[in-house]
Amino acid sequence: KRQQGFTVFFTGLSGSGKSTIANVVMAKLMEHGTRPVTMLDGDLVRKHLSSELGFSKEHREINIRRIGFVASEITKNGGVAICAPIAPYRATRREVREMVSQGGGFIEVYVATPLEVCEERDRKGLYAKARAGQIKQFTGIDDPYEEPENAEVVVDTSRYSADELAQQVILHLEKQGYI
Ligand code: GGZ
Repeated sequence: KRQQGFTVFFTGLSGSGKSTIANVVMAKLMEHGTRPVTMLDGDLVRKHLSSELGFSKEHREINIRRIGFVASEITKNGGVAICAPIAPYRATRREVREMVSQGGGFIEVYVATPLEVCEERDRKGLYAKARAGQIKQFTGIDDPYEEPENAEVVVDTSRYSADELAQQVILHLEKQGYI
C-alpha cells in the first residue's frame, strides 16, 4: 500500500532551533529514501516566495498561507513537506492544518525554546536590534507569539541535541504509520 504524503510543520521563535532540527529531520527522511522531501524553510521562503512581504500581522498571515498552500500541494501528491517558519498566529496555523489535512498528514512540531534562551544566544544579533528599537514588530519582543496548544510533538531544546530531537520527530512519524 502506498503511504500517504505528509507535512511536518515546525513553529517557534526566531533562534529557537527550528531550521537546525528541520534539516536533521529532512536528512533522516531522505535516508529512508522512499519519497521526495521538500524543505520550506522560513528564510528561503522569505527570499524566493515572499520577498515583497514584511512582518505585519497581515503579511505574516499571507506568508504562512503561501507556505501552507505549497505544503498542501506537495502532501496531496504523496510527497513530504517540511516547513519551518515562526508562524506566530494560532488561527493561521489552524488554517494550514485544515488545508494540508484534506490531502494527507499534518504534524505540528512546537520548538519550545524559551524567549530568554533565544535572546541569550542571539546568533544573528536580531534580538539586540529589536531591544534597541532598530527592528520593529520583532516576535517575542514587541510582537506576539501564540503558543501551540495542540501540537503533535513538543520539543525541548534545553535538554536534548538537535539530533535527538529530530529522532523524536521521526519516532512520532513511525508510530503514526507515516514512515
Ligand atoms: C520576526 C524577523 C523579523 C521580525 C526579520 N520578527 O532568525 P531568523 O531571522 O532567520 O528568522 C526570522 C525570520 C522570520 O521569518 P518567518 O517567515 O519565519 O516569520 S513569519 O512566520 O512570522 O512570517 C528572523 C527574521 O525573519 N526576521 N524581522 N520583525 N523575525
